Amino acid sequence: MKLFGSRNSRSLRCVWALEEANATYDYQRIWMMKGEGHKPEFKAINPAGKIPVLQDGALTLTESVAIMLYVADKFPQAALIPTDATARAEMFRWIFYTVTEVEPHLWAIAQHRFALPEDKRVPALEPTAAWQLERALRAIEKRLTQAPFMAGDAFSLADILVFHCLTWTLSAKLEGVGEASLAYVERLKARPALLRANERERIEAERHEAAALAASQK
Ligand SMILES: N[C@@H](CCC(=O)N[C@@H](CS)C(=O)NCC(=O)O)C(=O)O
Repeated sequence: MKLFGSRNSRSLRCVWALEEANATYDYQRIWMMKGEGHKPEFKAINPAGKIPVLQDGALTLTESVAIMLYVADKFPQAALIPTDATARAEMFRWIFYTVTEVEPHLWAIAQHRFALPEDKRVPALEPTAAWQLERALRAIEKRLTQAPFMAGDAFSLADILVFHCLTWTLSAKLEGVGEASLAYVERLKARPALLRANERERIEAERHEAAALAASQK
């Protein structure tokens, strides 16, 4: 298995799932800021030029949530998807909620701050997106006052996604992360699989940058 990703991106979700599963995988860092997402070699893998991408045998899979679900299916012993029907329904509910009601506002803000070409950015959109984000995060805060994890009593894929969007909100200096959500972020930060995932992405980024520097000095 091989994951294409980059530090500080949605690929963390997939690396974290792989680490929860104790999977063995190769990792290729795609340096998005240097335009590597649009190089022909990478576009042959994902024509959209986006990360994350997972390759496993004949399968080339895009979409971070689809990759997380695939990893969870492939490594059932990691118990990333609850078997109990209620907990499983809650997990899917919060996955869909987060990708449809929370992430679009974060992505809109990121795109209009820096990700879009300058002539396509509309900074005036940010206050509306920030207001919508704050409203959407209230449901997550409420859930976390009722249960320790999004699916209920146990950690699941929904927590990887929700944690990622909460920390994205915090690092973008946006409002809306309530007290229960902050305590949850602190609790999940200590998970060994997340620590390993962050370390893997950090090491791969450093290795890649050192190799690029060495190649430019030849
Ligand atoms: N819905 C996709 C979004 C993928 C995505 O937009 N990835 C960003 C990095 S987090 C990217 O590759 N952006 C480059 C671009 O938009 O050109 C997913 O969840 O995997």
